Amino acid sequence: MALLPILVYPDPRLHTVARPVQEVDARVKKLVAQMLETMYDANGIGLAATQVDVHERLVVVDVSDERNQPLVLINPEIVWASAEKQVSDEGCLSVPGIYDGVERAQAVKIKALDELGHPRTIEAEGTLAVCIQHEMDHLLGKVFVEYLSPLKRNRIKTKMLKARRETVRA
Ligand code: GNR
Ligand code: NI
Repeated sequence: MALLPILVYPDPRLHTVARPVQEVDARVKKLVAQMLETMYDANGIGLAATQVDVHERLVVVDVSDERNQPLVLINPEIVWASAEKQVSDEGCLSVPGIYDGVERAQAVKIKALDELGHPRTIEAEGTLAVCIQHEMDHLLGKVFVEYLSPLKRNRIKTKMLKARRETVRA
């Protein structure tokens, strides 16, 4: 199985709005396996298909310490979000090295299909809730830095472009 390249901010493809998965077939199952492998290899707690340049509503998540509790969410929809909010430091595999506070619902209830195409309802709070909301934003073409001030976002953009130039040159 192969690792998939992860798009890096400010790549415009990160702002693509994903379409629903039509059918959980062999192609989708293979993509799920590759996304899980890519997420674990990068030490991420989540990965959205958008980040690997596939613009379909599919995310993988694992917030367990042992890295052995993969969660696959296909066509996820938030059916309830708590009024209570939490601010936590977020990072993103598409914005390497940047961490900053983002306010999200403290708890959410999600409907999605699992890796077998079976409907599931997931209740999440804490880190899992933060991660799922972060991943679902990716599917809408939104990166967490868009919640930060324009000043911070522009500094991040400049830093990422500079890092990219230096990588290309090396
Ligand atoms: O690995 C990740 N860590 C993380 C930490 C706090 C809030 C959200 C995340 S998700 C991120 C992986 C990623 O970029 N998913 O899209
Ligand atoms: Ni991310």
